[in-house]
Amino acid sequence: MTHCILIGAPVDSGQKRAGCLMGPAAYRVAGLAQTLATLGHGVEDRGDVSPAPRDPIPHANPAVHHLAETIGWTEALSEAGSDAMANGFPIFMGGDHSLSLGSVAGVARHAARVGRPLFVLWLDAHTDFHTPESTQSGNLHGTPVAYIAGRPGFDDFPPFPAPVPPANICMFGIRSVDEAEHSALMPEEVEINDMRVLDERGIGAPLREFLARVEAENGLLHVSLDVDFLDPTIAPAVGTTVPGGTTFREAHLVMELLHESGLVTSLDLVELNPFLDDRGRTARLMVDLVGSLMGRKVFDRPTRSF
Ligand code: 6HN
Ligand code: MN
Ligand code: MN
Ligand code: MN
Repeated sequence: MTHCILIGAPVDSGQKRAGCLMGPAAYRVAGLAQTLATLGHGVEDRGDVSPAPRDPIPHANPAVHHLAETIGWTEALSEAGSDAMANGFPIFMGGDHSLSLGSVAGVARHAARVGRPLFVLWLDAHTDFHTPESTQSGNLHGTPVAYIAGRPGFDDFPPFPAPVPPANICMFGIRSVDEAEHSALMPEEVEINDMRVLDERGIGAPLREFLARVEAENGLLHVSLDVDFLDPTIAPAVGTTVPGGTTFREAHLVMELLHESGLVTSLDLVELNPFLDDRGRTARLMVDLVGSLMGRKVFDRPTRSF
């Protein structure tokens, strides 16, 4: 039994399409807390985080928007995340992906405190490896992995507490990478399982290899699940749909393997835009995936298979 701490993060400053701020409410309506309780877990809903208001901050890249607001979220969520890590298993209910600037910062503070390495599993169509300098859209939801990895260019933000070595960052589902992200990623050791890799190898084998590394190093594992990791035919409620995403079963298999590993210590649910949903089906799918991550299964297997 796990003590799950729900943290509402109604962030929508990281992109331009309104609606992500309704995400935490949609997860509550879709029964996230009940799903966890039914699986035997403790659930504590800490409500929605609200950042302190700030004066606007200009940026040399004129495309960048809502910088001050995003920094405010980063500070508030880092605090909330670090506190929650000391007490249980935080689930950040987003909110757009810029919330991970803060959630992972908080988790990293905790990892440094307990002296364990942090690993990050990024489930997304996108690599989110821009800096505020390199982004062309100006949407800061495209930047959290660069911040987490300690790339320069985040001077207006609080310094990332303990940057995650790129080799500890593993991505699945990738199928949309901007040129500037591509050239910045090329020399780095980030493990990128793009859709081509999944077509060739399946999703289970590369995930098992990554989990074996996390286990060997006694790491903490943060999972960041972007709705657009999923194919838009099964998960339409997202502003950044990209065709060719993961299937229903691929996504559940990831969650089931993660559960069996027993390694996951924190989770982001990001980019759900309930205004774009089809009768709540995307919200319900995301909740079902959390169910698989937290132990729902068809058969109890006597030994773990990862
Ligand atoms: N996400 N690379 C594009 C941009 O605007 O920087 C898309 C970013 C998507 C962000 O996946 O959370
Ligand atoms: Mn505190
Ligand atoms: Mn993302
Ligand atoms: Mn994405």
